[in-house]
Amino acid sequence: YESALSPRERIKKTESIFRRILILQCCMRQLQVATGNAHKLSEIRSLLGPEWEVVGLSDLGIEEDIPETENTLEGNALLKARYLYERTGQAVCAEDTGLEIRALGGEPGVRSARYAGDARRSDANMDLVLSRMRGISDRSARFRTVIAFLDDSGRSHLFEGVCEGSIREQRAGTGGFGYDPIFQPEGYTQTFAELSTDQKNAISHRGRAVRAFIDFLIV
Ligand code: ITT
Repeated sequence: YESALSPRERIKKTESIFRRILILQCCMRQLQVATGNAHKLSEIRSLLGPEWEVVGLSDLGIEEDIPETENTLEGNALLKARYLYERTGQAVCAEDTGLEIRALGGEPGVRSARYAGDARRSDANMDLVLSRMRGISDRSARFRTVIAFLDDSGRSHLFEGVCEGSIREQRAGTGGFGYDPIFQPEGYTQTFAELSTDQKNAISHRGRAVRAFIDFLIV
Protein backbone atom coordinates (compact mmCIF):
# COMPACT_ATOMS: atom_id res chain seq x y z
CA TYR A 1 0.00 0.00 0.00
CA GLU A 2 2.83 2.41 0.99
CA SER A 3 4.58 1.91 -2.36
CA ALA A 4 1.32 2.71 -4.17
CA LEU A 5 1.53 6.25 -2.76
CA SER A 6 3.18 8.99 -4.77
CA PRO A 7 6.17 10.77 -3.14
CA ARG A 8 3.91 13.76 -2.48
CA GLU A 9 1.25 11.56 -0.84
CA ARG A 10 3.95 9.85 1.25
CA ILE A 11 5.17 13.23 2.52
CA LYS A 12 1.59 14.27 3.33
CA LYS A 13 1.00 11.01 5.19
CA THR A 14 4.23 11.37 7.20
CA GLU A 15 3.32 14.98 8.05
CA SER A 16 -0.10 13.83 9.18
CA ILE A 17 1.42 11.16 11.48
CA PHE A 18 3.81 13.73 13.02
CA ARG A 19 0.96 16.19 13.46
CA ARG A 20 -1.09 13.60 15.31
CA ILE A 21 1.83 12.68 17.56
CA LEU A 22 2.32 16.38 18.34
CA ILE A 23 -1.38 16.82 19.07
CA LEU A 24 -1.26 13.79 21.34
CA GLN A 25 1.75 15.15 23.23
CA CYS A 26 0.13 18.58 23.61
CA CYS A 27 -3.19 17.23 24.73
CA MET A 28 -2.23 14.23 26.83
CA ARG A 29 -2.54 16.11 30.06
CA GLN A 30 -5.22 18.65 29.40
CA LEU A 31 -8.22 18.76 27.11
CA GLN A 32 -10.16 22.00 26.99
CA VAL A 33 -13.82 21.48 26.22
CA ALA A 34 -16.05 24.42 25.30
CA THR A 35 -19.05 23.33 27.33
CA GLY A 36 -20.93 24.70 30.25
CA ASN A 37 -22.74 21.40 30.77
CA ALA A 38 -21.33 19.65 33.84
CA HIS A 39 -23.00 16.32 32.92
CA LYS A 40 -21.27 16.25 29.54
CA LEU A 41 -17.94 17.02 31.19
CA SER A 42 -18.40 14.25 33.72
CA GLU A 43 -19.21 11.69 30.97
CA ILE A 44 -16.22 12.85 28.90
CA ARG A 45 -13.97 12.58 31.98
CA SER A 46 -14.98 9.01 32.65
CA LEU A 47 -14.63 8.12 28.95
CA LEU A 48 -11.09 9.54 28.72
CA GLY A 49 -9.83 8.16 32.03
CA PRO A 50 -7.59 9.58 34.74
CA GLU A 51 -4.61 10.45 32.54
CA TRP A 52 -6.57 13.33 30.99
CA GLU A 53 -7.42 16.55 32.75
CA VAL A 54 -10.70 17.59 31.18
CA VAL A 55 -11.28 21.31 31.63
CA GLY A 56 -14.63 23.00 30.94
CA LEU A 57 -15.59 26.64 30.41
CA SER A 58 -16.21 27.36 34.10
CA ASP A 59 -12.80 25.86 35.01
CA LEU A 60 -11.34 28.45 32.63
CA GLY A 61 -13.30 31.27 34.29
CA ILE A 62 -15.68 31.63 31.31
CA GLU A 63 -19.26 31.90 32.54
CA GLU A 64 -20.98 33.35 29.46
CA ASP A 65 -23.28 31.21 27.39
CA ILE A 66 -21.96 30.73 23.84
CA PRO A 67 -24.81 31.58 21.42
CA GLU A 68 -25.60 28.50 19.30
CA THR A 69 -26.78 30.19 16.13
CA GLU A 70 -26.03 27.52 13.51
CA ASN A 71 -28.69 25.14 12.22
CA THR A 72 -26.65 21.93 12.34
CA LEU A 73 -24.90 20.03 15.13
CA GLU A 74 -21.66 20.29 13.13
CA GLY A 75 -22.03 24.06 12.81
CA ASN A 76 -22.73 24.61 16.50
CA ALA A 77 -19.93 22.29 17.63
CA LEU A 78 -17.48 24.25 15.44
CA LEU A 79 -18.87 27.57 16.63
CA LYS A 80 -18.36 26.63 20.31
CA ALA A 81 -14.86 25.25 19.66
CA ARG A 82 -13.85 28.40 17.73
CA TYR A 83 -15.15 30.61 20.52
CA LEU A 84 -12.80 28.95 23.01
CA TYR A 85 -9.89 28.67 20.57
CA GLU A 86 -10.04 32.45 20.02
CA ARG A 87 -9.62 32.95 23.76
CA THR A 88 -6.93 30.37 24.51
CA GLY A 89 -5.12 29.84 21.19
CA GLN A 90 -4.69 26.21 22.21
CA ALA A 91 -6.12 22.94 20.94
CA VAL A 92 -9.76 22.76 22.07
CA CYS A 93 -12.87 20.74 21.44
CA ALA A 94 -16.62 21.19 21.77
CA GLU A 95 -19.58 19.00 21.11
CA ASP A 96 -23.19 19.43 20.12
CA THR A 97 -25.78 16.75 20.70
CA GLY A 98 -29.30 16.31 19.39
CA LEU A 99 -32.15 13.87 19.92
CA GLU A 100 -33.55 13.06 16.45
CA ILE A 101 -37.03 11.54 16.44
CA ARG A 102 -38.13 10.01 13.15
CA ALA A 103 -41.88 10.64 13.53
CA LEU A 104 -41.17 14.32 14.33
CA GLY A 105 -39.09 14.78 11.18
CA GLY A 106 -35.81 14.72 13.14
CA GLU A 107 -36.94 17.10 15.91
CA PRO A 108 -35.87 18.28 18.41
CA GLY A 109 -32.48 17.77 16.70
CA VAL A 110 -30.29 20.84 16.77
CA ARG A 111 -32.93 22.55 18.95
CA SER A 112 -32.74 19.89 21.67
CA ALA A 113 -31.55 22.21 24.44
CA ARG A 114 -34.27 24.82 23.79
CA TYR A 115 -37.08 22.63 22.43
CA ALA A 116 -39.61 23.94 24.96
CA GLY A 117 -38.13 27.42 25.26
CA ASP A 118 -35.09 29.45 26.18
CA ALA A 119 -35.21 28.31 29.81
CA ARG A 120 -33.58 25.06 28.54
CA ARG A 121 -35.41 22.97 31.13
CA SER A 122 -35.09 19.22 30.59
CA ASP A 123 -38.44 18.55 32.29
CA ALA A 124 -40.27 20.88 29.89
CA ASN A 125 -38.35 19.49 26.89
CA MET A 126 -39.32 15.92 27.79
CA ASP A 127 -42.95 16.89 28.41
CA LEU A 128 -43.11 18.48 24.96
CA VAL A 129 -41.60 15.40 23.30
CA LEU A 130 -43.99 13.07 25.16
CA SER A 131 -47.00 15.16 24.24
CA ARG A 132 -46.01 15.39 20.55
CA MET A 133 -45.41 11.62 20.50
CA ARG A 134 -48.77 10.76 22.11
CA GLY A 135 -50.57 8.18 19.98
CA ILE A 136 -47.65 7.76 17.56
CA SER A 137 -46.57 4.15 17.10
CA ASP A 138 -43.25 4.75 15.31
CA ARG A 139 -41.17 5.70 18.35
CA SER A 140 -37.75 5.29 16.76
CA ALA A 141 -35.19 7.93 17.58
CA ARG A 142 -31.49 8.44 17.87
CA PHE A 143 -29.03 10.58 19.72
CA ARG A 144 -26.30 12.11 17.63
CA THR A 145 -23.17 13.84 18.95
CA VAL A 146 -20.71 15.81 16.85
CA ILE A 147 -17.34 16.67 18.39
CA ALA A 148 -15.37 19.50 16.80
CA PHE A 149 -11.67 19.48 17.59
CA LEU A 150 -9.46 22.44 16.67
CA ASP A 151 -5.79 21.54 16.77
CA ASP A 152 -3.22 24.04 17.95
CA SER A 153 -2.98 25.53 14.47
CA GLY A 154 -6.76 26.02 14.44
CA ARG A 155 -7.54 23.29 11.89
CA SER A 156 -10.88 21.62 12.47
CA HIS A 157 -11.63 17.90 12.72
CA LEU A 158 -15.13 16.48 13.23
CA PHE A 159 -16.15 13.21 14.90
CA GLU A 160 -19.64 11.76 15.11
CA GLY A 161 -21.33 9.24 17.38
CA VAL A 162 -24.86 7.88 16.99
CA CYS A 163 -26.97 5.78 19.35
CA GLU A 164 -30.19 4.33 17.94
CA GLY A 165 -33.18 3.70 20.18
CA SER A 166 -36.76 4.67 20.88
CA ILE A 167 -38.88 7.11 22.85
CA ARG A 168 -40.72 5.68 25.87
CA GLU A 169 -44.36 6.57 26.63
CA GLN A 170 -43.29 7.84 30.06
CA ARG A 171 -40.14 8.74 31.91
CA ALA A 172 -38.17 6.07 33.77
CA GLY A 173 -35.02 6.34 35.87
CA THR A 174 -33.19 9.07 37.71
CA GLY A 175 -29.64 8.84 36.34
CA GLY A 176 -28.03 10.69 33.44
CA PHE A 177 -29.39 14.05 32.30
CA GLY A 178 -31.44 15.80 29.61
CA TYR A 179 -33.68 13.41 27.70
CA ASP A 180 -32.20 10.25 29.28
CA PRO A 181 -35.40 9.26 31.18
CA ILE A 182 -37.38 8.96 27.92
CA PHE A 183 -34.75 7.36 25.66
CA GLN A 184 -34.37 3.59 25.49
CA PRO A 185 -31.26 2.50 23.57
CA GLU A 186 -31.69 -0.31 21.04
CA GLY A 187 -31.19 -3.77 22.55
CA TYR A 188 -32.00 -2.61 26.11
CA THR A 189 -35.16 -2.70 28.19
CA GLN A 190 -34.04 0.24 30.36
CA THR A 191 -33.78 3.93 29.55
CA PHE A 192 -30.41 5.71 29.64
CA ALA A 193 -31.50 7.12 33.00
CA GLU A 194 -31.80 3.57 34.38
CA LEU A 195 -28.29 2.57 33.26
CA SER A 196 -25.04 3.34 35.09
CA THR A 197 -22.69 5.96 33.60
CA ASP A 198 -20.34 3.19 32.44
CA GLN A 199 -23.20 1.29 30.76
CA LYS A 200 -24.39 4.47 29.03
CA ASN A 201 -20.87 5.46 27.95
CA ALA A 202 -20.26 2.02 26.44
CA ILE A 203 -23.07 2.45 23.89
CA SER A 204 -23.94 6.14 23.81
CA HIS A 205 -23.61 8.71 21.04
CA ARG A 206 -21.09 10.63 23.19
CA GLY A 207 -19.12 7.47 23.98
CA ARG A 208 -18.87 6.64 20.28
CA ALA A 209 -17.88 10.17 19.27
CA VAL A 210 -15.24 10.39 22.01
CA ARG A 211 -13.78 7.00 21.00
CA ALA A 212 -13.56 8.15 17.35
CA PHE A 213 -11.78 11.28 18.58
CA ILE A 214 -9.32 9.22 20.68
CA ASP A 215 -8.65 6.97 17.65
CA PHE A 216 -7.79 10.07 15.61
CA LEU A 217 -5.37 11.28 18.28
CA ILE A 218 -3.51 8.01 18.62
CA VAL A 219 -3.56 6.53 15.10
P1 ITT B 1 -23.03 23.04 25.85
O1 ITT B 1 -22.54 24.06 26.81
O2 ITT B 1 -22.04 21.96 25.57
O3 ITT B 1 -23.60 23.65 24.60
P2 ITT B 1 -25.76 22.18 26.28
O4 ITT B 1 -26.42 21.60 27.49
O5 ITT B 1 -26.29 23.48 25.76
O6 ITT B 1 -24.20 22.28 26.63
P3 ITT B 1 -26.26 21.04 23.65
O7 ITT B 1 -26.21 22.40 23.06
O8 ITT B 1 -25.45 19.98 22.99
O9 ITT B 1 -25.77 21.06 25.17
O10 ITT B 1 -27.77 20.65 23.76
C1 ITT B 1 -28.20 19.37 23.74
C2 ITT B 1 -29.32 19.16 24.72
O11 ITT B 1 -29.64 17.77 24.52
C3 ITT B 1 -28.86 19.30 26.18
O12 ITT B 1 -29.34 20.45 26.76
C4 ITT B 1 -29.46 18.09 26.86
O13 ITT B 1 -30.69 18.42 27.43
C5 ITT B 1 -29.67 17.09 25.75
N1 ITT B 1 -28.62 16.08 25.79
C6 ITT B 1 -27.33 16.19 25.38
N2 ITT B 1 -26.67 15.06 25.60
C7 ITT B 1 -27.54 14.21 26.16
C8 ITT B 1 -27.47 12.89 26.63
O14 ITT B 1 -26.33 12.20 26.59
N3 ITT B 1 -28.57 12.34 27.14
C9 ITT B 1 -29.72 13.02 27.20
N4 ITT B 1 -29.88 14.27 26.80
C10 ITT B 1 -28.81 14.87 26.28
